[in-house]
Amino acid sequence: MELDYVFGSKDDFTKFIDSIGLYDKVAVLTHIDLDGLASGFFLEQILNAKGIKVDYMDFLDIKEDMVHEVSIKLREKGISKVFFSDINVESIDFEGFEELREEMDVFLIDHHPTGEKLENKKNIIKTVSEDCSALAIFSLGEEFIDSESWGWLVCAAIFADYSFRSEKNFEFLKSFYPEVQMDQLSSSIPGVNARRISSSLIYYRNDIFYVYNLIKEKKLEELSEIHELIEEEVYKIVDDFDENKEYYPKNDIYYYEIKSRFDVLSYVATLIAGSDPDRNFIFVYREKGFVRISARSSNSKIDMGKLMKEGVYGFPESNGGGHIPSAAAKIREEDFEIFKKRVLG
Ligand SMILES: [Mn+2]
Repeated sequence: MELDYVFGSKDDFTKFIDSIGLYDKVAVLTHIDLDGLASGFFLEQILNAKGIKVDYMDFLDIKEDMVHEVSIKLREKGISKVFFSDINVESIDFEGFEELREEMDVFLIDHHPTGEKLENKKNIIKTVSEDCSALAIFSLGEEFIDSESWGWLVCAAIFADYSFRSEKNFEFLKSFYPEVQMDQLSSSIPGVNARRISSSLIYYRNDIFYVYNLIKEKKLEELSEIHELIEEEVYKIVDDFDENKEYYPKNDIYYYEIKSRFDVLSYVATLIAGSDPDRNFIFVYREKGFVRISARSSNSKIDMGKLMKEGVYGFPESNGGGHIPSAAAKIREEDFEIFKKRVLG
């Protein structure tokens, strides 16, 4: 599988792994979504195949001081080699990232837009947005990962991260599921697997390792009850969306606020936008004094990453950005009205 690199190469990855010695302690830190979990799993597989044990693993949520926060744990555990996957940590917490790189050997594999401040590109692989991190790591480690056993997982990540929108990745998906058609993706096997895992990650957000271990043991059927519970909630929200969405003509965006006891924000956004790819959507969800936003433009009519970045510009404790068709933001509740004006008009 050929990857589209923005920078970095397979050679960099191989050299980094070969530099890991007997006395090194290794950490894998990955995003808390399906692509992130699959990325972490494939990294673990590659390292294990090379006789290297993962001493510390964690799933990270986007937060402005995320690297700084996790650095404390890495120090405590005596970690010397760190992998980050599926998060643009260099953009979200540039200072924390650079500080950590001075202290430990850090390797980053990611497909989100690169942070503007980054100058030192050593030990970083960035692929284009369409090549999700699970696909990147699966390809980097193809000699070590049994594709017959784990093709289903990389395909689920491809679905969850919209990576099928590039022709070559859609063909890759079809090499595992020849019957799959673009307009029926969400009811296809990789679509159903992805939705099962994603809904479980909502329900078990405080016990991600439970989901991670079921993936490892290929016991997805144990997630089906939770999946049904979340889907039921989601369908209620989709019905309410149909009735209560608001249209903002300035940027041609449909806007809707999700109210639920579960954090189904990103799940609902992906589902609705996926079934109506010609439209643009902004979904919001209020939580603990903050408003979180998921933006979707499946056919890339609007650069949602840019729009989210502009929306949060200058606000304290905020973050915003992501891919063109799929992006996110977080802002304090008191700043939300201005955000809304900027983004929706
Ligand atoms: Mn991803």
